[in-house]
Amino acid sequence: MSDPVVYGFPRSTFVNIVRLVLTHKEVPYSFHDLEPEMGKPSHLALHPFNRVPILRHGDFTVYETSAIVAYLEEAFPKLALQPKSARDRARMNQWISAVNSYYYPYMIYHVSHERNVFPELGIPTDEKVVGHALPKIETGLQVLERELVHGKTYLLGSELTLADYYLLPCTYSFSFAPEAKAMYPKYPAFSRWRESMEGLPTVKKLRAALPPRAPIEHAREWAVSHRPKY
Ligand SMILES: N[C@@H](CCC(=O)N[C@@H](CS)C(=O)NCC(=O)O)C(=O)O
Repeated sequence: MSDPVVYGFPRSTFVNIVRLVLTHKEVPYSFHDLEPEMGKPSHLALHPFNRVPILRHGDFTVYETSAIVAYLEEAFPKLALQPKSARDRARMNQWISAVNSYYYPYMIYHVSHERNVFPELGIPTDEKVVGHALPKIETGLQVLERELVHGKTYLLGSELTLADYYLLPCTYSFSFAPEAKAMYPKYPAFSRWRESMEGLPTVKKLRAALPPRAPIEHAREWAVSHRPKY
């Protein structure tokens, strides 16, 4: 079968979760940059909810990051990222769901968009959106700190799982906001986790493959179509 194809835009946190998993598993894949097609019929034919990533593998196409990584885990079982015990898998899925519900929305959708993505396009920051998110991000960092403080290398202990690769891209993109620079040093166990994650060969390899950070042109549309309001 042909190599998988990942569709997305290079700075997307969810796209980079999928790319980290493929890189970790040493699966050759190609990347299709959808930036010029976002929201157009060719993109909507792949993802009817107008989001990324999408994975194509042979004649099979699937969207939603959790479905994609679950598929990759079964299709490419080597260098597994799922723990063997049911309880550890439940814990891993708890983290994945927490990233979707509590970390991504506030770190990225609220703060990174307002502090980085919109200003890079000349769109002024909505301070109310940032102000609403900051206490929620603080809670997220406190939860992580409590989880990691007892010397755990990864979220589940000594084993690297999908949970770690799920969380990393949010914490990376949020790190470009000035608020992250003030918040992160208050959480030493979390900062150690970030440092070990950023030092993994998989992470270095993906970062080296990414183009320099450039403005996300199609995000002009987000400011009109789905910007939080408070
Ligand atoms: N539930 C989706 C969320 C995907 C998502 O929100 N992706 C963002 C990029 S990180 C996106 O497509 N943004 C484009 C937009 O908001 O128009 C998943 O798990 O894949």
